[in-house]
Amino acid sequence: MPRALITGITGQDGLYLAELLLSKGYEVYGFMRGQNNPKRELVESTVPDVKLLTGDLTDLSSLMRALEASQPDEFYNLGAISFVAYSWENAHVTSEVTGQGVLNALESVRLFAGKDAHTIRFYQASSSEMFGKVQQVPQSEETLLWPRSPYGVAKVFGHYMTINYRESYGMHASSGILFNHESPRRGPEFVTRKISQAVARISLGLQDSITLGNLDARRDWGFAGDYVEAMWLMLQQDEADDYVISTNETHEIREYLDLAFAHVGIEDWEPLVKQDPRFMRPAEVDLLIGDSTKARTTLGWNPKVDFPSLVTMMVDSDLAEQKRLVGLS
Ligand code: NDP
Ligand code: GDR
Repeated sequence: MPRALITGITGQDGLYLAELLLSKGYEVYGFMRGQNNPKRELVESTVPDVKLLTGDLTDLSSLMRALEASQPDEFYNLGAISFVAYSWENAHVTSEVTGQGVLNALESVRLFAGKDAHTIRFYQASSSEMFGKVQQVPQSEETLLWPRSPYGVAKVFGHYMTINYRESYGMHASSGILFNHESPRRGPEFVTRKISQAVARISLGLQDSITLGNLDARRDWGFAGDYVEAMWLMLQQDEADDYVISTNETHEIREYLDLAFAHVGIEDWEPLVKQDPRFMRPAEVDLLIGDSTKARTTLGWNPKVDFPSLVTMMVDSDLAEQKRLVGLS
């Protein structure tokens, strides 16, 4: 039975990846912060077969202990401070977790396994946010990186550190440059979930309006369930490499609003959406659109859920949750 260790197990991708690996017969270990993590219950109820280990990406010794306990064949490093807006307010801790945390994860594998470090296949969760002020449209593995946030800068550090460990120590370390991917498990601070939750509440008369920031930004949005499959495929290759994972389509936030409101029968949503500079960013990433040709041809990966289906999936899930919360179902 293959064994996998996942950091970021309490997050959106951690849960989907754990489900995928369990369905493939893996023994799965989840690395989680703190004895009292409020998300422990969620993980235990969603993926009860995952064995939980506690630690922190900023603590090398806790990663070493997790490796000792799990003896993994595959190590997926998904843990990060992942909210871009927060990274300006807390740049230092973001660089420690999202940046140096990757170094700790790589170093823990090298120290733990020594000359056999290549036998633990390593996945790093890199991000389209590294393209920032885009230098090329669409963005591929060859596109120059120009991060526009402390989060993006930290991800660039982790990305190159992963490549460096591959080249210096022969580690099987791959980096997935994933574009935005969403789901009903997306944190409510991210724009897609913030909208799906608000649309559900507005349609049920529980909320009057929603306040957003920049509506002109464009993103290449996919479904998280599809994207974790690409992570797994990367670690099944003989050679480690870097891959862009994206739908190759870009949509404005306004299009997401159009589809989400239309799904609950509201066509004229403009009066329901307010804008507040509080949700604007000091620097914006305006146009993300990925070119995932390499992943499609080499890995045989293809996204299955398209943009309209993603939006309706999220709104339907929030409608069900809100109805449950107010006792309507
Ligand atoms: P989430 O924000 O949902 O999850 C982040 C996870 O990291 C949580 O489990 C969190 O744990 C954990 N974490 C935070 N700080 C630490 C720490 N100091 N030590 C250990 N774990 C920590 O992110 P996603 O699931 O959406 O994303 C997974 C990864 O992929 C992240 O690295 C993200 O940056 C990256 N990524 C995501 C994309 C997306 O669109 N979703 C696109 C590209 C990259 P806790 O619950 O304790 O806070
Ligand atoms: P992003 O996702 O920054 O792309 O990072 P987010 O959903 O936070 O923002 C997307 C775009 O929407 C605009 N926006 C708002 N965003 C939020 N959160 N709240 C608002 O009210 C709002 N109004 C407009 C933003 O300005 C931005 O342009 C996500 C994270 O998962 C990262 O970890 C990951 O690396 C990248 O995706 C790829």
